Amino acid sequence: MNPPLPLSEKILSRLPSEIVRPTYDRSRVKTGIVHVGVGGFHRSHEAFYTDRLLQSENASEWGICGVGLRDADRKMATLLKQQDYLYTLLVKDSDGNIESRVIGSIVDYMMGCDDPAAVIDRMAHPETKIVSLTITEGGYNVDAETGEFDTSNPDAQHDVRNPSQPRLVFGFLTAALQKRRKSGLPPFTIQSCDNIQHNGDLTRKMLVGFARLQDEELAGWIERDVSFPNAMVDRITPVTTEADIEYLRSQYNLRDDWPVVCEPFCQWVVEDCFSNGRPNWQDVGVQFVPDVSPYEKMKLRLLNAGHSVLGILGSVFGYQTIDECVGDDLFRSYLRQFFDREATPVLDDVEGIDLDEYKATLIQRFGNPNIRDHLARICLESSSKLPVFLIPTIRENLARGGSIQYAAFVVATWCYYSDKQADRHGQQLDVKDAFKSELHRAATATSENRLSFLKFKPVFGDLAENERFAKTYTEMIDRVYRTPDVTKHMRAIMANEIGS
Ligand code: CS2
Repeated sequence: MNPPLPLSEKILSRLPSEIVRPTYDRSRVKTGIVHVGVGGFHRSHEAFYTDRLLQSENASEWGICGVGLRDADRKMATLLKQQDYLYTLLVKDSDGNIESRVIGSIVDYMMGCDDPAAVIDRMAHPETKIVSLTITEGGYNVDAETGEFDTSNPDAQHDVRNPSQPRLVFGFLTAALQKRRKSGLPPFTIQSCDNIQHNGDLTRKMLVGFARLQDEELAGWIERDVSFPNAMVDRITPVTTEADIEYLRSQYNLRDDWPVVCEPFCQWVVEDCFSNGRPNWQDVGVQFVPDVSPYEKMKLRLLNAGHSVLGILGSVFGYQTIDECVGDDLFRSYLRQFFDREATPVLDDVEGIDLDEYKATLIQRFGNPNIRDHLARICLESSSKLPVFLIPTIRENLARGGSIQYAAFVVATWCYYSDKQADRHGQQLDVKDAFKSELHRAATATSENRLSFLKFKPVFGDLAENERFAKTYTEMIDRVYRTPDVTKHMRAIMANEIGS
């Protein structure tokens, strides 16, 4: 067999016919969008929608220039460049069918840490109309106690002192907006694609908070004139494995060093307030609505929270993937009960969506055996996920006298997980979290004070002061420390034997 063909522009026409590929002229595509944080999710979602648009109509002003800000992004920069910024999206159905699709919407990539001026210039270029972001829940630099921009972050302080050499995304955005303003250009729209409720509003608040440290007037202009559409984003995108790379090699004799895997389901609901134009994404399935809040809340509190529930309980039990968890009747019922008893009662009505159907679909999506979404990915950075996905549901249920035990047990199990960093058999877990050592310290102190973990304010705020929650949580802690076989306690919770 011939050596595999490395993916590049010039081999597109030689690809096997089963592979969908760009048929538009990529050399004519300009970069109307600069995207910060090109990981799997951006490549399976915004870049996918944009590729479909470029494919279906003349939209050549809407290509994407990827930007990496950290040294860790170098691998992406190098590989994409080698492949003329092309990559394969493997859309895996639960019946085993795999659609392979080469995506061409990313047409350039820049490293902010190597050449900040070039990235600022690109953002400030008249062709740039949108700067979009996937910088993770933790990337917004929120001070957990005040909810304001965290000025104690050394990188933020560095950026205030060195406006032309920024490190944080906020420094880049401010410098580029300043440049546009000086040259009389309209600002770009800033489009957050992270899993945070009111992600646009939060981005505005943090950016204005940062800009104010540099220039009050500029901050006022940003607050007034820049638009930050809120959005709900959704597509399950597990980590790419060697087997995915091998699949393309053996199936198609194609060498793609970093393909992306995802499920068939894809959703993007966006508020239609773009100050400087936008692609006709509605032509390829994006939904534009006046108020995205009910959609975001539904998705964060069901899908993302559901992931965290299974991720934490499943990890301690010794499962590896989400589909393994929902394949277990007990875990699946626990999840459904959590959805029905705790998450749903605090949701708003969502126009055009039947919540029962939505939940059933979620469980099916989680069960897709070809996605093999690892619990390690789900549990990554739980300290910035739970305050968005799970804790608000607990708080709202406390306020209305609703059920809390399903979620309380997850928090207690997370304490055990952070303490032992191992599953119930003592098998080491790969914990990755910005607060890993703080969480570990707080969790190990449980033996002296059963509320010590819950008193970790950056995650839980004042939750430990709520008597009802503290009581239920303590009961759960006693149980999980007595025996980390979580299934015993899950059964007891479902039988209403514990928690109140
Ligand atoms: C997951 C999300 O990170 C997580 O914990 O819940 O990455 C999830 O897979 C996506 O939001 C799906 O749209």
